Amino acid sequence: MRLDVFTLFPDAFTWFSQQPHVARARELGVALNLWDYRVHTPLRHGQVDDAPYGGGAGMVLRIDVICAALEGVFGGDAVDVRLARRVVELTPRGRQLDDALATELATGDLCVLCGRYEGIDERVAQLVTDRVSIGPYVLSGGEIAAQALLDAVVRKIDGAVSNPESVAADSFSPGLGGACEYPHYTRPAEFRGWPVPAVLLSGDHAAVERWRRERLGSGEPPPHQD
Ligand code: 6GU
Repeated sequence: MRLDVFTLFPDAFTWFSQQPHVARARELGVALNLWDYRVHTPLRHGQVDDAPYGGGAGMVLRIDVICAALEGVFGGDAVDVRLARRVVELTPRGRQLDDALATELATGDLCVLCGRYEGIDERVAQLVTDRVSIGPYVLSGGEIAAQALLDAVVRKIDGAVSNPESVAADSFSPGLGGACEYPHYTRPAEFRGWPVPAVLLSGDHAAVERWRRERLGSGEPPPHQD
């Protein structure tokens, strides 16, 4: 499996690419490649963007720059890149990322296009299979969104997360019926008069299971206990 990320800021991915589950995925044969649009631009002076037609604020990443980067990395015609892999544009105008989409994107090669400035020229639609947003708010660029997406995707790769039970029990996964995970506690059993729910200390596994099941999907604070 290969993950190819196109960005103006490859350094933004340094921390992410060093995370244990990402490192483990790489040991399992997953290639994480970071590509800088500027390295492949056919324009002089490393130009990658231009003013929007019709006027208005900001700059737009040029479609010829995107095509040149895809062709420089994959060879062939940029429109054919998506024949062999999902090609995702990160954009606030895209379909909202969820667990099901992350699972889908983890099944094969994946190419991710990050935008900056006001985004990518709309004709990028000719090159992509998916346009994905991570939520209804605007970020300054696609890099943080891409890392959110890639983190969710890498967690779905068999063996990337050391304890498979923790992925099976992840919030929103089919294993939890799409619910949020139950709340977790650890030592100390009491702190500032804030107790851990007694059932978790009881050693009664069936009661613990029942308590957790009852709390799936609840983002509410735990009931106060005297
Ligand atoms: Cl994918 N990109 C940007 N720039 N902002 C976003 C987003 C993506 N998803 C939510 N906000």
